[in-house]
This record gives sequence, C-alpha cells and structure tokens, in this order.
Amino acid sequence: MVTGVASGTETIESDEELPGIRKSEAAPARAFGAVGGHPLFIERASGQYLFDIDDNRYLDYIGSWGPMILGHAEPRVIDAIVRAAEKGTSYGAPTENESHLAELIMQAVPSIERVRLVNSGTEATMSAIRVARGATGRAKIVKFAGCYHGHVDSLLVAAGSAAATLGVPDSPGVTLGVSADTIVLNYNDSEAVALLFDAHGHEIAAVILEPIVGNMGTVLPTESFLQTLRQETLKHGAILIFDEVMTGFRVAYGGAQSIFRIEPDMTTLGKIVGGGLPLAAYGGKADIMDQVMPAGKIYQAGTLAGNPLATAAGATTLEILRDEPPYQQLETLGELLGSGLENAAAQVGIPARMQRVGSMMTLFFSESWVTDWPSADRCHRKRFSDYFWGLIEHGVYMPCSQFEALFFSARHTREDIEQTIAAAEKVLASMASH
Ligand code: KE4
Repeated sequence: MVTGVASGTETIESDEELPGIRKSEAAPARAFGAVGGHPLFIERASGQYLFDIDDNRYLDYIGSWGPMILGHAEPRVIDAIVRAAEKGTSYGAPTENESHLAELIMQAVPSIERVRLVNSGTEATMSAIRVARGATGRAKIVKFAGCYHGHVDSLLVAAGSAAATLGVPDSPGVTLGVSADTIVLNYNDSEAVALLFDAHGHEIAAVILEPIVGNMGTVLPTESFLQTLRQETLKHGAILIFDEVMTGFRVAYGGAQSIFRIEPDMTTLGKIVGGGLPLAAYGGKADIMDQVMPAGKIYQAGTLAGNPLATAAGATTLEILRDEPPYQQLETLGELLGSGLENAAAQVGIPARMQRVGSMMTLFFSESWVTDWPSADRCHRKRFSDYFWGLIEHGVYMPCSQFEALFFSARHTREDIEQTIAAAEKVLASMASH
C-alpha cells in the first residue's frame, strides 16, 4: 500500500513482509525481537561478564555488538576516559588526541589516507555515501541484501522481486525517492555485479559492502567476489566502500582488507575504534577525501565528532591492540569455540554450520553453508531461539538473533570457552530430545 504524503513524496507503509527483510529481526537487535520474550536489563559489566539488574552473571558473547574486544571496563581505557573528563567533556574544537587517533587509524589501515571522525557507524556510512556521490557526480549506490550499514535512509532498502532491482524501502518513513537510487544485489553474486556494471556502470557512484558480513550472521566473501568488485569499480570509475564498522580492528588490526589484501577507495569504521564510547570514522584516498569541507565542497560536520572522551577511549584501545595484539589468542580460542559449538549440534543430529573469522562467528541452524541473504533466510529461526534461551539459562549471553555475529574478548579464558561448549551440549541435547 502506498500513501501519498503532503510533500508529494511517496512512502511505503509496509505492513507485509517485503522480500529479504527481517521484520522481527530487523527491530533494534537488543529488543530481543528475533527470539521473543523480554530483553535482559544489564546493570554493570566487567571483563568477559555482564551482570543483570538481578545480579545474575552472564558470559558475554556480544561485547556491545563488537566494541568490547578488550573486555568490559578495561582499567586503562576507563582511566583514560576519567582523565579526559576531568579536563572537560567537549570543546567543539580540534584536539591533539583527535589527531593522534586519526594517525593510529591511518597507520593501521594504509588505504585510509585521510580520515574524519563521527559519532556512529550510521553517520560514517551516511557520510561516505554522500562523499562518493559528490566526488563522482553520480547518484546510484549498490549494496547487498543482508548487509546492514546503519539506519541510513538510502541504505535501509532490500532487494525487490528480481535480483538487481531498484531498492524497495525497508522501513516506513523511507521514501521511494530516497531508495530509488539504491540497487540491491545478492552477496557473493559476482556475475550480477559484472552484468550490472556493464549496463549501468557509468551511473554508479559507489558500491558499499561488509567485506566480511556480520549482519546476516557471519558470511565470508568468495575471493572472486571481492576481486570482481575491485575490478568493476576501477573500470567504471565507481568508489568501492568497505564498511568495516564491525570487522575493523576485530578480525585483524588492519581489518578485513588486511586479510584479503584488497584495497578499497573508502572505509568506514566504528565500534572498536571508539573503545566503547560513541565514535566512528570514515576515510580513504586523499583525492576523494580532500573534497570534503573545509578542504573541499562536500558538507559534513558534527557537534561531538572527535570529542575528547571518545578519542581518549578509542586511542587507548587501539594502542593496546597495536602493542599487545590479542589476535592469535582470539584465533586459538575462536577455533576451540567454533568447532565445539558445531560438534555439539552434530552430536545430537541438529543440522548446523559454524562460520567464523577469529573471534567473530555464527552458528547457523542450516543444512547448508550460508553465502548470501537467501541462504541465510532459510535458517531454522525457532531452533536458534531455543538455543539462545537455553544458553541464557546457563548464564551464557549470545546475540539475540540468528542474523548477528557473536564476539568474544581478550578477557575470555579457555575455561570460559569450555564452559560455554558444555552448556551448548546440554541445551542442544535437550532440544534434540523434544
Ligand atoms: P551504529 O550506527 O550502530 O554505530 O553502526 C551501524 C553499523 C554500520 N555498519 C555495520 C557493518 C554495522 O554492523 C553497524 C551496526 N551493527 C549493529 C549490530 N549488527 C548494531 C546493533 C544495534 O543496532 O543495536
């Protein structure tokens, strides 16, 4: 049903499931919409643990949806925040620590030659899209079903009936006018990318993707997919944007691009880069970013962008990750956890697939591997919900949706992982017997 609005724009009051849209899961993840029931209210957190308002302790496997790679209340991060707060919380002016954090980011991610700090991943992707359109003078943006880039109107769209169609709004309030310039393909569909660029390459400002997807659960790109994207965008003068809000500093200190050795034109960062405070970033090649005000004409600004508290938390976090890299430990424990959870399902005959990169992973309740949204959408949601609630009963707090990634921190121990696997074995055995 389409209702006209005074301004003449059209909006879709989508009261029916639109293809490829996770209505229940799409609600803000923390509302537990995907698993039913009421969310837990958390009182405090420390290290690898969350404590709810009834003082129940949980092993935390969301880490605030990614930021808390060092564990909660890391003393050096808290100390940096407190020391910064004692000097005031926001000046609305440049600070040396803002420049220091920018330097840390550019040293970690060499494809970022210029960087701007913003307050959220949404703001980072929204700004990157505007810069890409301003720099190319083109309107079309390509995204992939199942990838989430924050609640940016032009990116809150899902594939229509065909594969490469103009975006269909994924939320009331997103107008057809806004989504009309967004083209949605299936992730890992290299052929569709090539066909689209052959037909519309000259209209495309940018392609944005999660280089390792977390937002349909953990889905890895095929090698040819990233190579095709890089080749086609270079050939047609489109900007390749890696949304590394989740993968940046998570899967490696240099992010997913350092693993795949594919250099995007722009990168967005968030979560870990703010050390648990509201801070995100976007950046990329100098010839693109120099077009952003005040150096150029493309507008972007923000009252609290680069504020002293968030830059203190972010810079301290990145310095610890740089100087005491936890990635080998995260890989070792990640392998233990991933194989343990997958084996726990296999032992009781429940079809499941573990997909993982380091300390970011998803146990899909699926008979087959998940490579794109259509295959993710075939997962057994009810089984996931039973698994989630069963683990809550055992003091293990997993992400509350099949279409999210779990994360663990440098504070999680081998004993924590073994305890989690033991709990999963009990929960899955109970599920199999019902
Ligand atoms: P924020 O605006 O939430 O800081 O970042 C948006 C965003 C952008 N890009 C990627 C790849 C992201 O994963 C996100 C946010 N991630 C979700 C969890 N998958 C945030 C959880 C939430 O919205 O509550």
